[in-house]
Amino acid sequence: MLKIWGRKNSINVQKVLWCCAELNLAYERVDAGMEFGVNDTPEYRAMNPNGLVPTINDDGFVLWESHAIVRYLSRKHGQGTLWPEHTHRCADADRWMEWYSTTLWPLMRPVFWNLVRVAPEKRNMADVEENRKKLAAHFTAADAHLAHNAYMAGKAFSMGDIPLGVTAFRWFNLPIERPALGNFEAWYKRICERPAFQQHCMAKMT
Ligand SMILES: N[C@@H](CCC(=O)N[C@@H](CS)C(=O)NCC(=O)O)C(=O)O
Repeated sequence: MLKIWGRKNSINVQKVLWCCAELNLAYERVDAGMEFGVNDTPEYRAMNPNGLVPTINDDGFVLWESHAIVRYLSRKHGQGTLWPEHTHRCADADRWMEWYSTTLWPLMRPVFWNLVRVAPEKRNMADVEENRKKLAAHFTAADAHLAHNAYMAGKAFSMGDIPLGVTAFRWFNLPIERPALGNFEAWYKRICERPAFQQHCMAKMT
């Protein structure tokens, strides 16, 4: 059976759990990371030399990097759904996943980290504000894309919505100023209606 290592409040683990739920996959999950430890043991590092979560073992095949895992599971179990059949739609989905890694997360991380993980008196609010503004500009690009597309890869939900979905939850639930972006908000509302997203990605941020 598919085995997943990672704590439920990790944004990267949530992508994998959401993906599995969309695909109706059975799995065993082992708490790992932060207060749970495990990821600093030699056994874990033998699987994932970064010592980060998530890691999966799929019948002996070990894989880490959340997007590589989402792509792997989508390609294996979600042909025509999470893994779009058309080459262009599949590349679209892939492109928005990359966009999260290269553009969104480096900006969201300091906002999230300061507002959730750092004690109020130690927060770098200038850093929060600088990155919040940059994020708002990038979400404006997503909003323009969503004016003509119901989802990131076109008409249907796909793996391309997963990284943006978990980031959007943080964007819409952190106490920050947000510009009105109607298409992005409508897309997020559609994402919030998905039971798999509700189950794995909408818990209080800790
Ligand atoms: N690029 C990696 C990043 C993994 C990562 O940074 N994981 C964090 C949690 S979101 C982690 O393991 N932090 C250490 C810990 O939880 O102990 C991925 O997408 O899987």
